[in-house]
Amino acid sequence: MHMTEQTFFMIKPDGVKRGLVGEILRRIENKGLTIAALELRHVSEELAEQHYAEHKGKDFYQPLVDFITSGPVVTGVLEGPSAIAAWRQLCGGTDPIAKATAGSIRGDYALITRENLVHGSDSPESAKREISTWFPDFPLD
Ligand code: RTP
Ligand code: MG
Repeated sequence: MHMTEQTFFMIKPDGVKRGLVGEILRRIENKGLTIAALELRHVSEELAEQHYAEHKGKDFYQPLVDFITSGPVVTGVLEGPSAIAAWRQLCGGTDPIAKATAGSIRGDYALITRENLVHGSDSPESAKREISTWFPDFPLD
């Protein structure tokens, strides 16, 4: 039922610029998820396009790529029971006002959909793909 999973997470440039890295990592640790990899980095255009390939062609695609390359991000791998859903629950819905509930990271700290602070893999397939994209040497389960 609650299988141990691995998921990829990102604190987007707005989270780093606003000094919310500590707060977000604290929420991850308080929930009980294990931080299994962690790295601050600048994202190239190529890596951003690879990460967001599923959104290519949508109207928000280019602004999203520009946003994600606008400053350093914090990336990592989380492990724990139902880690994929657990981290998405901590994030809250994509639209911080219409979807994210109070108590979630987006619900508590974000106002607009593009600058919604965090990313999490949305399925086991996405998690595998994203972990191998960002952490090619990471041992997948
Ligand atoms: P993410 O991939 O970043 O974890 O977010 P998500 O699954 O909740 O949302 P997704 O549909 O995958 O969208 C990816 C990111 O694109 C930006 N976005 N902007 N209409 C818009 O302006 C719009 N829609 C999406 C957000 O930054 C969203 O997190
Ligand atoms: Mg997504």
